[in-house]
Amino acid sequence: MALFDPDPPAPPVGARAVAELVTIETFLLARQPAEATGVLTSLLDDIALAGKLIANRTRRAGLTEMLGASGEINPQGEEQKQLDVYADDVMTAMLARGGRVCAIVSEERPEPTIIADGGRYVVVHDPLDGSSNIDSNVSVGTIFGVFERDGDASGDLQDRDWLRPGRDLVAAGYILYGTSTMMVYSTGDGVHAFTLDPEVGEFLLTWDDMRFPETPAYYSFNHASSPLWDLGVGSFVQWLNRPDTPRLSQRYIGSAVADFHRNLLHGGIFGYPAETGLPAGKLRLLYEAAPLAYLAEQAGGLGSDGRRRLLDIEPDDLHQRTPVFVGDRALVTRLQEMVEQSSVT
Ligand code: AHM
Ligand code: MG
Repeated sequence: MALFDPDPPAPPVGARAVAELVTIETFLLARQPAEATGVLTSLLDDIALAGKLIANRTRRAGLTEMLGASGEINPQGEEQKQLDVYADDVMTAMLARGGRVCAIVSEERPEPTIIADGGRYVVVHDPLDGSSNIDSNVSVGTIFGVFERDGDASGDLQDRDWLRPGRDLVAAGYILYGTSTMMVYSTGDGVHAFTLDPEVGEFLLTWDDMRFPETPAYYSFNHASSPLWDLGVGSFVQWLNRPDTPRLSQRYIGSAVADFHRNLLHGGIFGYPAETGLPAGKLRLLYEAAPLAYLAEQAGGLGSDGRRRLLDIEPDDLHQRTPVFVGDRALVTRLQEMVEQSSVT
């Protein structure tokens, strides 16, 4: 029989490390406000589970013949990949259960999916951002945002329930399928990141209260499109490359979610400007730009369309596009100033 020892020896290092592990579930519960019902916490848990399923399929895609096109075209006229369809199905199935969500807006669906007997929350998402990279084994991710219905939420759903500016988001985040799988989210009290331990099957806390570093390291623009940019954006990128400006390296993955993540960790700015022939750029406001801008602001950064704060733009359309500049606050502000100057000269 083991006797109670009031002064036990220190646990072995491994055991102490285990005692300090924090799962996403524990963290979500610990950080939810005292008056919270727990519904949003459960909803984020559902998204984490969807992320595990998508990560699992993404990792095995080359083995299970899940690479390549599905043969379908999405609402934006882009070719869907098989994994786009899988990720969208998983997110939809996961969000439709549990009575927490009343409507789901997806990049892959022309109209919102309405959930009968759903709850107060509306989820907007890009189930697999950067999916043109899938076949090359390059990082992709799921981006999501969560709105809460106004009022008693018992009436019929209307456009105003999802055509909302990003400043109304109550949570946003992404799951990045990279060299490891990470879930990064905010519910308005900072940005927190969790790494999926594939052996244990849990997202474990990696960083809480993330902030953009003081000194940025990277800028991420697709230089091949530079002849098509507005003057102000072109001037900004030229300014970044001047010998008298602090040196940034250029990195562009072509998965906005992965470019954003790297810049969040190391400091920097991601941009997808308007182009000749693409007057609103490529990225979608509701489920790509707004969630990333929300995270950026929570981490001390900023998101802009070049003139306005992204979180203040009121969408007119579910799949509306917008130019996006997001990341380090000083760099995004500088870009806005140069865009402004170019329009008055
Ligand atoms: P997707 O949502 O269809 O994957 O498209 C969005 C992606 C972004 O992740 C990325 O920043 C951009 O497309 C890359 O586009 P381009 O190849 O024109 O630079
Ligand atoms: Mg996308």
